[in-house]
Formats: sequence, C-alpha cells, structure tokens
Amino acid sequence: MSANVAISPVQADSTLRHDWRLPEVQALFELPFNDLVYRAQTLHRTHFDPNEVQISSLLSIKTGACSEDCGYCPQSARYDSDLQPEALMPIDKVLAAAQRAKQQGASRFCMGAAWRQPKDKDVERVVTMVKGVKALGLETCVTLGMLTEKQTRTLKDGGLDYYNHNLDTSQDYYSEVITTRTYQDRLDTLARVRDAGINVCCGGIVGMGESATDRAKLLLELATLPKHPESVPINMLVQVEGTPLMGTEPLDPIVFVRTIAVARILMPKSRVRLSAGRNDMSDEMQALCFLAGANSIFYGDKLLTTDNPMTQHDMALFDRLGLHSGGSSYAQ
Ligand code: SAM
Ligand code: DTB
Ligand code: SF4
Repeated sequence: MSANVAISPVQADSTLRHDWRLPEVQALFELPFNDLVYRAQTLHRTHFDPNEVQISSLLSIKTGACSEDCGYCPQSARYDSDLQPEALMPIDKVLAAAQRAKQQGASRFCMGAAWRQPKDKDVERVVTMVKGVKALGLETCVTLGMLTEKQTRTLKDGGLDYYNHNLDTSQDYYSEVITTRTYQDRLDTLARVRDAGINVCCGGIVGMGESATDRAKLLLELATLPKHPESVPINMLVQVEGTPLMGTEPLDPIVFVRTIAVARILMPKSRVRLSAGRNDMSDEMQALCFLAGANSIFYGDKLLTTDNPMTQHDMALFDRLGLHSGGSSYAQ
C-alpha cells in the first residue's frame, strides 16, 4: 500500500516539516533497509557531526511506590518487581552522583522520580538539585511526571534545561499499556513545558507488543508537535520480572534500527537517543543505530533501576567505531 506513496526528497536545507502524514511515515518504514539508512545518514550529516554522540547520565532520585499502572515499569506500586522503594534522595548524594557522571564524560545529568505528579514542595527540592548540578557545569534534565503551569515556571526559573516526558506509544495503543492517565494528559504537560521555555525531551518505547502502525503513529505524533522535541529518546522495552509486559515477544532488532532511522528523517535536527535496552543489544546493532542517525546515549552502569552497559564497554565501543562524545543538544 504505502510503497506507492511519494516521499519528499532528502531535506538538504534546514526546513523542518511538521505536516508529516501517516502514509509517508509508513512508506519510510517500508523502504529497503539500505535506502532508509542511506537517507537517514545523509540527513544526519547535513545537521550534525556524524561521529559525535551526546552523553547523558541518569539517576533515580525517588524510586518505586508509584501510583501509576504503566505496564512496562518496575516502579509501579501495583506490580511485584522486587524493587526497594526509596524516598527523595538528599541533595549531597545527588551531587556526588552528578560529579561522578561528569568525570565519566556526561554532558547532561537526568534525574528521574517515580511520581504521577510532584507536589509543589517536591518541585522546590528538585530545583535545589538542578541548581547544584548546573553549578558543576552539567546540563540538567528532570522527569517527574505531570506538571502544573506553576510547576513548569518554578523549574524554568530554577534554570532547568530539559524536561523529559515520553508519549511512550501511539494514541491507539496507549490504553493497552497505561490506564491511570490519558495521552491528552501527556500532551498537556508537554505543551506546558514548551510554553515555559524549557527544552523538551520526548520519545517512547518500542517492543511492547505494539504494531508497525503504532510505531509509525508514535513517531508521527512526535514529528507533528508544534516544535520537534530537542531530544527524542527511543527506548527498547527492558523486560522486568513482575511487570505485565514481561514475556512480550521481543522486537526484531532490524525494526528497531528502522525506527531510529525514521525518527532521524522526521526530526532531522533533534538529538535521537539510543536509550533504554542497550544492555540487550549487540555492539553491531548499536553501530547500525548510530549509522541510522542516533547521536545520543544514556551512559553509566545503571539506567533508573535497571542495568545499562558498563562504561568501559561503551568506551571501547566508541573507540572501535571512532565516535567521540560532546556536542550541543540541538542542531543549530
Ligand atoms: N514517573 C515519570 C513519568 O512516567 O513520566 C518519570 C519517570 S518514568 C520511569 C520515565 C520513562 O522511563 C517512562 O516514560 C518510560 O518511557 C521509561 N521507562 C520506564 N520503564 C521502562 C522500561 N522497562 N523499558 C523502557 N523504558 C522504560
Ligand atoms: C527515557 O526515555 N528513558 C529513561 C529516561 N527517559 C528517564 C528511563 C529508562 C528506564 C528504564 C527502566 C529502568 O531502569 O527503570
Ligand atoms: Fe510511575 Fe513513571 Fe513508572 Fe509510570 S513510568 S509507573 S508514572 S515511574
């Protein structure tokens, strides 16, 4: 069907499209692999240094006991995932972790909290963390759940650089995975973050049993936001014992690489992050993701609660691929 859909030629200039249509996105997904990766890589190098990868480090500042029912998440209080809940971390521990991340080469420090939505006093404590992390010379990102307008202003005034809030999947598949909040709730928080002038980090998870159409619709949703997210994390589901999505049929790695390539083509100036799931990926698969336009990773032995590749392994992989860390967040 979509093989007959015309796809506009590679955008060599800086014009970004916000009017992508579903058949176009599906047609990209269905291109012969070499053609798709060639297109993505060609666009990638018009906007970015092709060998540079931005490095973010994650820290869970409040762990587990979350009221939401996200079917992928070990931090939901509803599932028996063997996770020890932890209250909001004291500032000195956060700053020590940020310092370590900086020494390991991270340029951005992302703090995640297992909340449906923070209380105003939580946001104030997070602002103290943001200020401390910024003073170390790192970019800051936090992910705290849904926010009110007042809270976005507090975070912006506190100097926050990025807010992470993922759409996770297509609007259609969303209710199969999460029932305690709506897709529109997510879009509303994203709009508040954008309006407050905070950079947006927004992506999703694949490998949750969604269809090819759901993956195309997720990317379409991201690429038709009024402004493309500056960072687009593409997570491969990390299957955790006790969560409802444990045992889901794993996604074909080639389809994952295609997802990265299509994200790069739709949002050519965004940092596309090869995010959760790298621990289950071969070095060769990750190399294909970088070729397809991924230019950011989470670095450090831990994501929020699950394992990430060891830093020495990542350093060796960068070395083998001739990659270097660095770079501004968004193509100018
Ligand atoms: N509670 C906040 C929220 O949901 O927005 C922030 C923390 S939450 C853990 C941040 C993101 O992590 C989720 O939106 C989801 O995309 C990702 N995530 C959580 N568990 C995951 C898993 N098992 N595999 C892949 N990504 C996951
Ligand atoms: C994102 O897109 N992925 C990160 C970050 N943003 C917050 C989280 C991945 C979590 C993977 C499961 C865990 O470690 O708990
Ligand atoms: Fe809670 Fe966020 Fe996990 Fe959902 S993804 S259960 S909101 S921590």
